[in-house]
Amino acid sequence: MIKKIPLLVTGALVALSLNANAAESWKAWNIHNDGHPNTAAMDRFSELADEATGGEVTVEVFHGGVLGNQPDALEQVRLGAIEVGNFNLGPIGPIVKEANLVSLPFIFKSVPHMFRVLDGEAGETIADAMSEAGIKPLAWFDAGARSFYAQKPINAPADVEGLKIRVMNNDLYTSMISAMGGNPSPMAFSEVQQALKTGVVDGAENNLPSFNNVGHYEVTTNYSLSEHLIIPECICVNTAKFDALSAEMQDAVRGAAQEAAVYQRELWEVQTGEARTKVEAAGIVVNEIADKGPFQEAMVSVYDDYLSANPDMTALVDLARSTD
Ligand code: BDP
Repeated sequence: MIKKIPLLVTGALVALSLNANAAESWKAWNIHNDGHPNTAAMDRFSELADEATGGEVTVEVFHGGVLGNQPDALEQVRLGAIEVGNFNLGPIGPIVKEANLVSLPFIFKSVPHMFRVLDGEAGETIADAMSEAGIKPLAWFDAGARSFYAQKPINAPADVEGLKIRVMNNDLYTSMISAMGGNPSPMAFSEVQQALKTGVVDGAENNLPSFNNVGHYEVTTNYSLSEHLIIPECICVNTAKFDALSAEMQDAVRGAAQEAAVYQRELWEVQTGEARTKVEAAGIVVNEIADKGPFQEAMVSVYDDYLSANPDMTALVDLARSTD
């Protein structure tokens, strides 16, 4: 016999389930560990989102890449299995062509120049394309500039010749290494330390805070300031989940991401200096490169090949180059 559920109880159940729908609990992906600026910034984003939405959107951040490597996590965000994360635009390039602008070596003159480009029309084009692909950027993080490290100085492209260099997942980076006569080795971030240690790769490239935070400095000797890539990062959210929020909640979450990004950029500046001091104290030789011209010249074929295969990217490249 089917028991009749009293009206009052049914009403309470409906109210409960409505509340459950209203509160969004998001999982956030972060590849970094404690002590990295982005970890602190993602924790701040979580606090700010909670505050700004009055608990309607809560964000639980999973640090240290425990939710998967970056290319997998990006797919998870697109599918909505992970709602949000701190992503580097490098591995987004293979998914969203427009994002590849930032993966062209030496496209930006400096970090401030990169932000001016992102804050302009080029940035809008990239953000729109990312949103369409399901990975909506809410705010941009600073990730400084990436430089090479190995057991010897890399002060000119000829120094890369014959070396196996780990790169992130993006064909532009494999072309970049090949153009200097090196052997590119795309690999997950979590595997790089062991690969350097055992000689599976001879070198890698990253910014100083990441070089420091994951202990790559413990298994190498020279960090050479080639600063060949200035790749921004984002707090990116699954587009459909974000669009499903009310306009008020969207503003609150976006505001929280933007405030967290301001905090991240402050931390980034301080911790880049601290990372350099720390790795130098640990014995790393940091090589200044007075003339980056030879590196830039070595990249001409990378641009030529890329733009002849992707002529539709020429306008974005021109836009970046014509931005002061
Ligand atoms: C770090 C980025 C991270 C990348 C990593 C890498 O913050 O997103 O996964 O480099 O080299 O600087 O894979």
